[in-house]
Amino acid sequence: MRTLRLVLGDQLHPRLATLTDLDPGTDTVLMAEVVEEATYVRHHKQKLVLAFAAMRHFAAELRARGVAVDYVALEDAGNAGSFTGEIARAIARHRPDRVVVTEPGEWRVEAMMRDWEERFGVTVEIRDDTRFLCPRPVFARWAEGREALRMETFYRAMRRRTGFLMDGREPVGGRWNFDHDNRRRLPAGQAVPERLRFPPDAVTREVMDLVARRFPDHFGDLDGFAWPVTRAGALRALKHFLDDCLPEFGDYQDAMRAGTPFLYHGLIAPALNLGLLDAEEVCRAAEERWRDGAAPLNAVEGFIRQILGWREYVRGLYWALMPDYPETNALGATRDLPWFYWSGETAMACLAECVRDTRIHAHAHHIQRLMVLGNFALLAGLAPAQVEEWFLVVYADAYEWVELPNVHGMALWADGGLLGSKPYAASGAYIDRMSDYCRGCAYDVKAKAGAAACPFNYLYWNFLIENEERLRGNPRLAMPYRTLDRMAPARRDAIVSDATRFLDSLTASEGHPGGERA
Ligand code: DLZ
Ligand code: SF4
Repeated sequence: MRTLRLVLGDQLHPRLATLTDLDPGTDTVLMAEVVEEATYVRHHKQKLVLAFAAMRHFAAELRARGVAVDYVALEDAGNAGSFTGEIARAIARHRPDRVVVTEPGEWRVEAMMRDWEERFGVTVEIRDDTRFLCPRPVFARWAEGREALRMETFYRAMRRRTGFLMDGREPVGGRWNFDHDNRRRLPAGQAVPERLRFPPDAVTREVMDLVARRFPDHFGDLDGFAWPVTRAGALRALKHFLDDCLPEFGDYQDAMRAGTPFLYHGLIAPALNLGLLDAEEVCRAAEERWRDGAAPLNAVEGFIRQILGWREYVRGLYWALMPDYPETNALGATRDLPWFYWSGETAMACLAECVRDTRIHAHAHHIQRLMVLGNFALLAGLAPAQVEEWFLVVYADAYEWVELPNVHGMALWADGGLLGSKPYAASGAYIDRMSDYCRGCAYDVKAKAGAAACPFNYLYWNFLIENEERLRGNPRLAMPYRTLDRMAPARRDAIVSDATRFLDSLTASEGHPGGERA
């Protein structure tokens, strides 16, 4: 049977379900660089380079294995500019008996695929994505009939299902979660490991020229591009993380330091989400380090929880809740995204630093994203759709399946508590405790009121005041509401007037090329 096998830009794994039964004698692999995928949101320039360069390297590897690859480059004559357009052209060229694909990472793309069979009159087989550890139907069964879909319950079920860090039915070390050991501040002067980066080769440099020429007004720096774009590179990145960073990863996973964006973090999410690595091998490799005595359990458990727990959980939720999920706005947040999310031009040092890291590397770590950039968006009541688009644009690892639940649910609580039992709101004290940002800031983190006070301080209380009706009944917020109740009316008034003055002074990002859906 002549089969056309479509491999998408984030499906670059040698054992992808699309390729398992490939017959080199009759089959063709189709890969296509299409402008629609580059611009449905205006991705960071490095994210575009990563996708196109990794696709080109993957195609070369398949060809070296004797596979016929029909590769459509962005500027090839006749490029139709969309997956559907390119499938139509490829069907006309190859006249296949069937088309085989693996389920995509985004609902938008699956909706396209579901249309192809009828539209083109050819069998279209959409296969399960076996790179994930929890198949979509397994998640659906787990979620069925449950009132709360909590990550911790899911994670324990996944530990039992896969056997990672298990001792029979019980977790190794007698506990499921070592999180409270994982919140240390990075001591001043502590040296952090030199990180392995991957300078572009000739193929990647050609893609960098293409992106600079075709997408000049997309957000982000291009010059420092240094992400691995092959499986071999990604495996080296993984080994470097395991050797040099994993032992300290747990202790300092929530810490932030100015000028040091990578710390002990994995930096493997871009490769993992493209398919250059898979979740199982990454978890297995980390577990081995613990079994060999090379890394402590708090670090290894924390790392495995991110992948086996959180990553699989958000993917499961995404597919269970789409397409309605992004429509909710539980806190009625409507403020426009401020301009500084693109420019970094703000006197708030923490935000300026996180935007800067994001612009230079298409990367920021989870606490920078959640507790600085996301926390500000929550407290300032920024419109969820605008914040979600920003996160999808700017991070090299961001695809909607992972970005949307993390931002809509976790950071903004726009789903009203499906993901998180309470909004992740924090004042400046949290940022001060976990970073050295406040030392270089124009604002005073200890001051509670007035023009010199850290805006997170009054925005935090203002958020609780503004959303009182919705949040007061939440048992996890009982303590801050008791504090609020004890506040003198004059103090409450000062909070609201500081917050109003500050929020009114923000410049909206309307009109910025990165700020609007293309
Ligand atoms: C992110 C991306 C980009 C920028 N370009 C392409 C492309 O030209 N061709 C392609 O096959 N995939 C690309 N991707 C990845 C897709 O956007 C991704 O497969 C879908 O969003 C589904 O997750
Ligand atoms: Fe951020 Fe406030 Fe600290 Fe400045 S003082 S860095 S705004 S937390």
